[in-house]
Amino acid sequence: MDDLKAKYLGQISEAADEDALEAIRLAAVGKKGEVALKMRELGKMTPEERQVAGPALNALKNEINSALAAKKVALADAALDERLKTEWLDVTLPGRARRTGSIHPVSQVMEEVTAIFADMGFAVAEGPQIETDWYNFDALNIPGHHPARAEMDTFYTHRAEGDNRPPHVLRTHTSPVQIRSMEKTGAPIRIICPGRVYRADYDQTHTPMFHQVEGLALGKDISMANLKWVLEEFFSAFFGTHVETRFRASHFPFTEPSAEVDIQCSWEGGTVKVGEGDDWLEVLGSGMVHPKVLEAGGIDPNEYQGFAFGIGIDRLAMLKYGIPDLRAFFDSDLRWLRHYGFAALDQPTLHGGLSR
Ligand code: 2NL
Repeated sequence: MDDLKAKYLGQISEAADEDALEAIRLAAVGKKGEVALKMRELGKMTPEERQVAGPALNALKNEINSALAAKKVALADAALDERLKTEWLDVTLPGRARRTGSIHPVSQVMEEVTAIFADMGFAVAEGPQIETDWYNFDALNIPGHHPARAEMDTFYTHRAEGDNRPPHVLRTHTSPVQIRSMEKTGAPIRIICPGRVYRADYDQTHTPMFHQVEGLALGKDISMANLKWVLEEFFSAFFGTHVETRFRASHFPFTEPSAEVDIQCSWEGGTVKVGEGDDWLEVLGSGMVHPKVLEAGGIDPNEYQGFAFGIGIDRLAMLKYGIPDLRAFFDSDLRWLRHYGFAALDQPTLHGGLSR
C-alpha cells in the first residue's frame, strides 16, 4: 500500500498539465483504477484482515484525491502567472471613440416651437394617435360624406370579419387632442398640440406620417386680431427676424371664418429666405373655432369663442434649416442624421427671442 501511495503522489507532483493529471486520476482512483482493484480483493480477506485493509485503502484514495485537487490548483496558478508575464496592457492608448447620437431636425423644431408658444402662455397637450371617427372627424364638423374621410386619405384599422365594432383611424391631424382637452378642462384654454399625424399620401412633398402642431385659444373675447399677433410673434421668434404675415380667406369645416396664412419671403437662386422680400409662402391654416366644434368639445359657443390653427412641423424644419427633401426625413440614414442633426445639449434657439 505504501508503494502505491509513493508511486501516485510522485506522478502527481511531476504532472505537467491537466491532461496528464486526468490520466493519473483514472489509473489510480478511477472506476477501473488500481485502488478499485485492491478494494475488490477485500471480499476474499478474513474479517480481521479486512478491518485493517479497508480503512487503509479509503485513506489512500482520499489522499490521492486531495493531491490531485491541490495539483490542479497549482497548475492553474502557474498558467495564470505565465499569462501575466507575457501579456500586457498599454494604459496610455487613447480610448475608443464613440459616435454620439444627434437630435432629429423634427424633434429640434418641435422643441423650438413649444418653447416659443410656452412663452406666450400656451400649454402642451398630447393624445392618442389611434382615434375614433368621432374625435377625428364628426367632432370637427367633418360629416360622413366629406372627401377628407374617403379611405384613400385616411388609414383605417382592420377588423376581423364579424367584428362589428366601429373602425378606428390613425389621426389625420392633432385636432382630436384639442377636442379631448376642451372636454377635460373646458374654457378658457390656451394649448398647442404637437405630434405625429397620418395620411395615405406619398410623393415629393408628402409622406404618410408627418408632424403637425395645432394651437387653440378660447376665452370670452378672443378674436382674429389676437390670432394675427400670436402668429406674427411666433414666426418672428422662430426665424429670428421680423416676419410679416398675410391672411387670405379660406375654408375649413372646423373654423368660421377661416384663413390661410402666408409668411413674407424672397426667392433667390432657387432658395427661399423668410422675413425679407415681397413674395409669400403659405405655411398654415387657421380661423375662429366653429360653434359646432365648441359644442362637440362641451363648450357653450354663446359664452366662449377663440381661434385655432394648424402648422406642418416638417415643412418648418425644411424652411429654417435649408433641408431640400422631405422624404429623407424618415429614411433613418445615419449620414443624413449626422449632417442635419443637432447636438443633444443644444438649447432651442429663440434667436432674438420674443419682442418683449
Ligand atoms: C391646415 C389646417 C387647421 C385647425 C387646423 C382646429 C382645431 C380645432 C378646432 C378648430 Cl379643435 N380648428 N384646427 C384650424 C384651422 C386650420 O389646419 O391646413 N394646416 C396646415
